[in-house]
Amino acid sequence: MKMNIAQKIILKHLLSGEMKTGKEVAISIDQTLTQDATGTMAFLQFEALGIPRVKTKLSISYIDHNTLQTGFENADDHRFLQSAATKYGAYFSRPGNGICHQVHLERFGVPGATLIGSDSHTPTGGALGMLAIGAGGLDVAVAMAGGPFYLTMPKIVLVNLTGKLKPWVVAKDIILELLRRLTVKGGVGKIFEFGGTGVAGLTVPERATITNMGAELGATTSLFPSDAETRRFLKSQDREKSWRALKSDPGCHYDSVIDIDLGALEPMIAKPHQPDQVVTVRKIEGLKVDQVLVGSCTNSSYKDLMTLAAILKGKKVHPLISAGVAPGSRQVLEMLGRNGALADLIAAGVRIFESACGACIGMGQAPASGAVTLRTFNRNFQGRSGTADAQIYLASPEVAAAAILTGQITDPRKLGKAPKIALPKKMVIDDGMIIPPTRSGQKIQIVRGANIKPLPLASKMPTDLKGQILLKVSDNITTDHIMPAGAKILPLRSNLPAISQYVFAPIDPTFAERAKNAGGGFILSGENYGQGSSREHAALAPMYLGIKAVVAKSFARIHMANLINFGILPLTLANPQDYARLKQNDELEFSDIRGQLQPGAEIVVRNITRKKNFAVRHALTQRQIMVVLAGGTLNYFKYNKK
Ligand code: MIC
Ligand code: SF4
Repeated sequence: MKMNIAQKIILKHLLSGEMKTGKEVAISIDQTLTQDATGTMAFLQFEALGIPRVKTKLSISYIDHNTLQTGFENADDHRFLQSAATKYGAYFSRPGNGICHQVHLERFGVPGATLIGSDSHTPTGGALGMLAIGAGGLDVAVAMAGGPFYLTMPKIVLVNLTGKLKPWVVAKDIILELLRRLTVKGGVGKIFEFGGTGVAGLTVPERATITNMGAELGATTSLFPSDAETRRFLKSQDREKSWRALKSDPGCHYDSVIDIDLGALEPMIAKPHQPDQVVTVRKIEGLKVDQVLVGSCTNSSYKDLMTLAAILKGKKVHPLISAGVAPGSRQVLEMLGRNGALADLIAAGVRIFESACGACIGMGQAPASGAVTLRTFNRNFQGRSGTADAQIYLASPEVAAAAILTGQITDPRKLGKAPKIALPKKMVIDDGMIIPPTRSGQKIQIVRGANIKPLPLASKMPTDLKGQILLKVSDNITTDHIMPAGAKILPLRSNLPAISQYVFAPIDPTFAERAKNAGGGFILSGENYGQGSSREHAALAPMYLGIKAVVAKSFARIHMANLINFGILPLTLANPQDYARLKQNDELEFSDIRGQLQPGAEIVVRNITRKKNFAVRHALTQRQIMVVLAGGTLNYFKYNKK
């Protein structure tokens, strides 16, 4: 059979199931990554599984999100994670070493391998031709324990790149164009495989900008072939041995094809408050900007920052702009330090932040009230910057540089000749901040500070479910709405009782209190519920508040998996028009839910308040039904062990 790249990798790792669109497959996982904000839970879950050492080829625990240490909490988490990595046989990337996706690309990614990570931007690794998928922490814990990763076989879409990018038009513009065309739910249930004559001209870090932001399309993952460019990149990282060629078979099948003529693109920008609100930079030129930040796992590579430094060299940041840079990795920062580009940025007046997620997840650098902030990041959800009424725009480092100089949104093509940045043949290699696993973890004591609270478990699904619609929300609700992050809330990730007080805080600050008083209930939502991050706290914390089901028009992939993992039923309205008929506070009853929950079966729900019945559906497999009935994956594991 002629195969595309995704099929080749899946087939090589297939443990069970059929590679047919919409069917559940189980694959073996070669590598896992966790980051600190999701990793504490993932390691607590790994502990609960009772496996003494990780069983993957490589598991690594990164510290990159919670590095703003305003209290003891984050440092407590770091200490816990370091001791857990040592005990269980994972690598540990210390704080300051960089953002998980950037460091993983540089130091660990392998073409043809499978990677799951407890972070939605794990598909960044697809730039190397690996099948890299974002997942909830519990799925990652199971993979660390040697268990399979289950996924619904996605459609595989070829993104056929032809032509050549014009000066000042870059990788970010390619992915913004895809977001403009497909929207934030256009990738749900799909893998985007990049091909065509335009691929060869893109370096691995440029490909990574694209695969990274495939997450914003809701895609399962995105990937590129592994070619001469991949080899060059791995060689520069002193890892040529990890290279192998990987391409699709000529004439293989794709479920659909999207054509992009690179030569026809121009600089693009996403307007507030969704990454798909994309227009040409030209269209909004002149808009006054208050803050410009270059960084995040999307655009903080050596080339990104060298480009910025080249444009700003010998110039000054506009007097009304606060400009900042957060390098993606210590490697990038060190190289800029050694070659003088860092000095150029400092001389220009750019503020230098550590190699970490930082402002991308609201850990510092919250803009002023109502400010316009232009970022090279991937998400511009309302409030994510830490300032509720700030307006976040997303664009390339080139567009960012232009705004830093002019104080307004400016088409970078007006800056004259575009800088040409060549990637060095050899990058600075120093893995000294990555602690390798020890031989045996037997004697290692896990350090549990006051911030590490015990892992909560859900209760079994009762026979009948009864309760109120506690909240009715619209389309594209993000996990940042459900379980916000930022400097105040992110440090509470290991403390469920504390963090659950903030569930839905940006939409309805009374929610947590109401849910607790009502003894739980239901959520009603429009399309694409739970888009965005992989944070399982957006399922865990509602579970803690007693939420037993979410009824939506449709769900985002990772969030749906997380709901199932924590025993919350993800249900879709059989008739989407019922959405308008159902109101917040309506009392619902799912009688004999345990009996009604059969693969493919519709479930009848009684709206007691309106004295009407309506139907809901679910996409759960028999395995997932058992998980939900048991009260989540950990319970399911426990019961099955006995
Ligand atoms: C994000 O970009 O939203 C995060 C923070 O990296 C999340 C993970 C988290 O919430 O810890 C993600 O993308 O999965
Ligand atoms: Fe970190 Fe932002 Fe990337 Fe999430 S999107 S991993 S917060 S840099």
